[in-house]
Amino acid sequence: MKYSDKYFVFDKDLGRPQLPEETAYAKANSIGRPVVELTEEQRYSFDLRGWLLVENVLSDDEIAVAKEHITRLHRAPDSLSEHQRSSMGGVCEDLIDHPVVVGFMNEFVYHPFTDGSKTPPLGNQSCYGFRMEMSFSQYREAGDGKFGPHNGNGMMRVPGDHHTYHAFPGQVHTCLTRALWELNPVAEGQGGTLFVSGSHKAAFTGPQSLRTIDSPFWESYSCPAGSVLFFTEAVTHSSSVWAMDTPRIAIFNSYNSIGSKWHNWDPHPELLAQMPPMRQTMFRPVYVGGNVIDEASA
Ligand SMILES: O=C(O)CCC(=O)C(=O)O
Ligand SMILES: [Fe+2]
Repeated sequence: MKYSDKYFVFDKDLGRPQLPEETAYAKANSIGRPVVELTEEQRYSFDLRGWLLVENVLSDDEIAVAKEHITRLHRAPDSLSEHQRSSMGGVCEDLIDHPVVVGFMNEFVYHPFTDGSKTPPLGNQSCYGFRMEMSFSQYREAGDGKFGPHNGNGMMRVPGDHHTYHAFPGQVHTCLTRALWELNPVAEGQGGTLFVSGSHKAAFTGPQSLRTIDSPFWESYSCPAGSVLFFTEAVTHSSSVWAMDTPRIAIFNSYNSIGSKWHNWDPHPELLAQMPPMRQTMFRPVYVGGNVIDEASA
């Protein structure tokens, strides 16, 4: 799908169409699990709405151990060694390049870029073509969290803003992008993230009424534990008050294109050093020209 020559954006020289080879897109993740590509429906839905929920991604066992890690992080951080004391530490490290996440980022965040001669595409079978920006977690109990709408109008923003969204026939690029893991069930209207669908492409400023939670433009979701929600930071979205009996235990992982950095954040060096080499490529220095680790040296 992705690799057809009917998809193009202009690449570096003289408006040359960008037509990367299939080999420019990782087909397995850093621990050898096959990448899960988006379906046509998922791809269409994300572009249309600016967010996409993929339900039931994690097994019960995976959910249980991830919840345990995040609960410890919030309740007993000192029981974790310093480099594991983060929402991408311990068992949660595997979530940062989960096959479903890689499939999504390959499609929407990775912009392969090549000059067609000297520099190869920014990704290959041992190097991701996107970066990881930051990770944080929430442990929210009933009453925690508040409405605070932000962002939107991503097509009207210029490069460097990061809250951008660009759509061309058959090709899309979102800059700062979230993968949100819900580790407990979420019932609609009970505190999941709120979205104004389509606002990442909005041409007008958001009406005043969007500043109230009663606006009919606000949408949300329900989902079982172990679901992942992708959203572009270009879409108008908001936290809301958590109202479930069980806490919201969630991981917010942020991604960006290889030459863009928004957050002043880096993983703990010891955590980085013990990652599989391909996973480490998500944390390479932030620049574009030739910033690829070739397969031979990986
Ligand atoms: O708390 C939430 O549900 C949303 C947080 C948020 O604004 C974000 O992840 O960018
Ligand atoms: Fe946000």
